[in-house]
Amino acid sequence: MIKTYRECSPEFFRRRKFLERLGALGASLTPFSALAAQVTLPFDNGERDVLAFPQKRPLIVLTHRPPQLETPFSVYSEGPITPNDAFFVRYHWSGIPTSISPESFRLHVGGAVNTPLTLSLDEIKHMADPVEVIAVNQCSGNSRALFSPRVNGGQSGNGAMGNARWTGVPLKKVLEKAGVKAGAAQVSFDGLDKPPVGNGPDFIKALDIDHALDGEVLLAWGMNGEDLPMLNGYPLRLVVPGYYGTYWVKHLSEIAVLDKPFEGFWMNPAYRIPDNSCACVAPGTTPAKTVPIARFNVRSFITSPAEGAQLTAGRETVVRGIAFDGGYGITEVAFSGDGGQTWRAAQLGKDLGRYSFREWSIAFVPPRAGKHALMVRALNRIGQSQPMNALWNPPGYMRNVVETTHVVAV
Ligand SMILES: Nc1nc2c(c(=O)[nH]1)N[C@H]1C(S)=C(S)[C@@H](COP(=O)(O)O)O[C@H]1N2
Ligand SMILES: [Mo]
Repeated sequence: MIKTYRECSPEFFRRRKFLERLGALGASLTPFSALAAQVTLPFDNGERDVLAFPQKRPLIVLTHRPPQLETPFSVYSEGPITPNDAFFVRYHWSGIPTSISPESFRLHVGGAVNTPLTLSLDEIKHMADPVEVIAVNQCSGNSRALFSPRVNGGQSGNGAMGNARWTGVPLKKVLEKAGVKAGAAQVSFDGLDKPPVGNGPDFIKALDIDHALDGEVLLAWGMNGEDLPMLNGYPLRLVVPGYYGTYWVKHLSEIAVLDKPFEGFWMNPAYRIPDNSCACVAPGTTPAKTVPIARFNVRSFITSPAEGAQLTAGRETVVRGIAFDGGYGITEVAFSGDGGQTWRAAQLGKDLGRYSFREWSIAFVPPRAGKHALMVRALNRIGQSQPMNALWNPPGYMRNVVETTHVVAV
């Protein structure tokens, strides 16, 4: 059976039909605004359409072509796993595949290997025992629109992240089957999507050979127990636990082992950060030296109550949220109900693995009527935490300032 993105597509783009569909979906859209098909994110030019693309519930539209969709923040309060139909979508070029036959799909493995391979999806699925990992996929530019001063690039709010259970085989097994030649430096990854015109740089990413062979990087076909949605990389994608989404190449079709570092556009100059421990420079300045972006820094969010929620003074509310890092593991989450003056340790939820969202919760009693600033700050196993004041870099990557949720008690 051919998986076709288009077969359920045209209707979604017709507004009248969309509004009909909204009848049924109205309840899930009510948090946004009176006009349910639009939302305003909390920054200048934050007006966005909210539309359902194939296999997706209504999501926040950054661009239509290619689809770049942000997860509505309320989804993160539904649980630690982001449902497939709510998972964000990011592409660089509009030439995306819309119909892929799982029978004729092939993955090519070549370059500095002893035996180049051409593998069917079925062969990949049976190459080794499938493994599963629950891991966060977060775009480097998640929260970019909140940078001050503003920077160029996709103006995302906080919805370019998601946590899923990925099923696949270790990349290591496939590389071992091909036989990596001595002296290999990196491995490059290319997907089926293409630039709209010939001279645009194809989206190709690379990992160091040791990373590619670490056994944790997966060739994944499963997401939360189902096939990958088309827009999240059907039928096969790279999963690079702990690393920014840019490395998680979708519709993966070409793997090449390289004897020297890959220097294509998407590794250099794109997706680079200042070469220092904060990945930051003074706002408005340019870093002297850059390196490829790598692991996530520490982040945490309050998912409930929502921004602007009304609480009752003197009555207990359970504040909940999520925290995650680049894979060292969250060890502590601190909560402040008074704008950062005093902090208490929150209770951590179930540990779903060191690459997953970690839920947390804490009881909070608004001491009096009026405004309250709720804040959260996480700490990981190697002592990394979050800055009280936002860090800045020219491409708008890795925002991880301590977040504040404003509520009113009556
Ligand atoms: N083939 C392909 N893979 C890609 C991209 C792309 O443009 N093309 N974008 C990357 C980026 S920058 C991110 S953040 C993630 C997003 O994954 P998602 O769309 O499944 O959420 O996909 C990555 N993989
Ligand atoms: Mo990204």
